[in-house]
Amino acid sequence: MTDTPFHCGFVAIVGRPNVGKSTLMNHLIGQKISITSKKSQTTRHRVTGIHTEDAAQFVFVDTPGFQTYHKGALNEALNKSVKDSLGSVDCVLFLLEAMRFTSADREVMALLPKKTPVILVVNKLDKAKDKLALQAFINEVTAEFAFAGVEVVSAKHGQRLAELLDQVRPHLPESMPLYPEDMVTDKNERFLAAEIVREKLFRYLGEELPYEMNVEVEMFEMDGALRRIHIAVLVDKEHQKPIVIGKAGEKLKKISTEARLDMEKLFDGKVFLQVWVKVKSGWADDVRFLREFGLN
Ligand code: GDP
Ligand code: MG
Ligand code: K
Repeated sequence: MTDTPFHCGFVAIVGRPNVGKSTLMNHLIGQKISITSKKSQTTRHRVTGIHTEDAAQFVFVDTPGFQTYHKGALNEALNKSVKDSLGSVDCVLFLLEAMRFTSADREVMALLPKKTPVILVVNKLDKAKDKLALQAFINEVTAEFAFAGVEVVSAKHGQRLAELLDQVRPHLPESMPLYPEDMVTDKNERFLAAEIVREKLFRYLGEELPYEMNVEVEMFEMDGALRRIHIAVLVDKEHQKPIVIGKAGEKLKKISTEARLDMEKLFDGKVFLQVWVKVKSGWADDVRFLREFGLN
């Protein structure tokens, strides 16, 4: 009978856009929960990922301030929100891309807490071929901050993530698990369904993405093992609808098909998904929709 004490704590993953924060968390929790894309604004909400082992539970948080973070745009309020959230976790992972230490990275670095242990995570190891140069790079970065540890990983390829967890584990306080062990997120399926559609919109609309756009889950029902999900994409102006819908509905079809496949994987069950576009204040569109489906 061994009585290994259980450890549980909060881990923040920080870094400038595109260093691989979402990718890292997805891999650490072993499921696609947080949303990745080449656009940095994708992760709009604070997403929590949970990784539970025999004797430890890691609760990952995506620091709120970074979701609206743009290079050079850190203001007082944002700084405070970042500092507050970083001050309340047990361990911070500061992500960098191997061989890239930009002014945006330095801005984030300036917000790192002094009292909380910070581990330098050099990501995209697969892109760094020259090991000596990599060591020199690490030396350069570690000269600027007192890190509690350093780890080199590839979030995308899942390399050296066990080693990373080994470095984090000792910083988690002795505590009972805060979440059930089969839980990987504190977000419900409804929220995740909306996040997935949002991700596809970002991915497929790119620069065309309307500035004012919202995703609303209008229905989420279990029908036996089948999930019936209706999601409305709300745009501001009538002329923005065709942007989302595409020629002959092609874009919307692609978006909803991919979203459905992601949901089926994530929820581990069949999904019947309908996505449509509405103008926010447009009652006319609701009427048209009801007619299309023979409900009116
Ligand atoms: P975030 O903005 O920090 O959340 O970054 P993302 O997780 O969205 O990743 C940004 C981009 O970097 C995506 O295209 C990822 O596929 C890519 N990426 C993440 N980790 C790695 C890695 O280890 N190697 C390589 N080559 N690309 C990566
Ligand atoms: Mg992200
Ligand atoms: K991103």
